[in-house]
Amino acid sequence: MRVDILTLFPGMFRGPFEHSIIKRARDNGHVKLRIWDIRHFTFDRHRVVDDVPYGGGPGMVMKPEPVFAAVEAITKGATSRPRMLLMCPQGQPFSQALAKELAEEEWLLFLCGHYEGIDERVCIGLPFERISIGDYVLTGGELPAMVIVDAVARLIPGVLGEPRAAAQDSFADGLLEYPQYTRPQEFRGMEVPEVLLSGHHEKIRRWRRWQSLLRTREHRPDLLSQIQLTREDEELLAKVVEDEEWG
Ligand code: 9D3
Repeated sequence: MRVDILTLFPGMFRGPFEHSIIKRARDNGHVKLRIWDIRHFTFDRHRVVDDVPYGGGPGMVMKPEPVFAAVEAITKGATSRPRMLLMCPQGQPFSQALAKELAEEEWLLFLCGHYEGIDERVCIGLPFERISIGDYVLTGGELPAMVIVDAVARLIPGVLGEPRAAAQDSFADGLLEYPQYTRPQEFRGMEVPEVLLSGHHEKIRRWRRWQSLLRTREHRPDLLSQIQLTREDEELLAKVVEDEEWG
């Protein structure tokens, strides 16, 4: 997948995309990432990228010309068109479903706003979809673009070593994940649950499903009401939390 990111702060992307899974995905060619500095697409003496809002009001607005020039330069001569995403607090909320959809694309182009906003003619004249990552106020669209690239890249076949890893994600079956334990068996007085040491695969599966259901009911009841519970799920949820019986 090709990914182009337009930003006024290219330096912000250096750290996050040079580690771990995204770094490996770039190294082995699964993700071809290019970060573009919008300021390079200004042609005036002072390289101006923003200006005061028409009608007055606080803050600065990103000018349209550099954004158009950048998009035109990046897409010039290409036989296909990128899916164009504008990071915007007023956008469609990002979700795992949208991540899956974007992972199917050949080419994504992100525009990160900064300041109070972007001149509306960018959205009128270019086919951007506005995407938000949630209802909280950030200082710009750079972190949202990184979040989306991370969520999408790991869904590209071959990016995660283990193909089952993405399929078994939280949200993949609509429930939160069960708790994980590794050695030591006892740490500062805290024991690994007995059932996980038992080697009874069916009991372990039921215990994990039970834990997923309890966690989801506790922290994300909205998710629980969206999925079809099986009879086993109903039975597990009916168990009392103190229930230690696993036979
Ligand atoms: C003046 C009103 N503000 C809108 C709530 C202005 C404003 C605040 C923050 C304009 C831009 C920003 C910067 N945020 C983003 O660019 C952004 C964002 C976010 O703040 N939260 C969640 N998702 C996103 S995607 C882009």
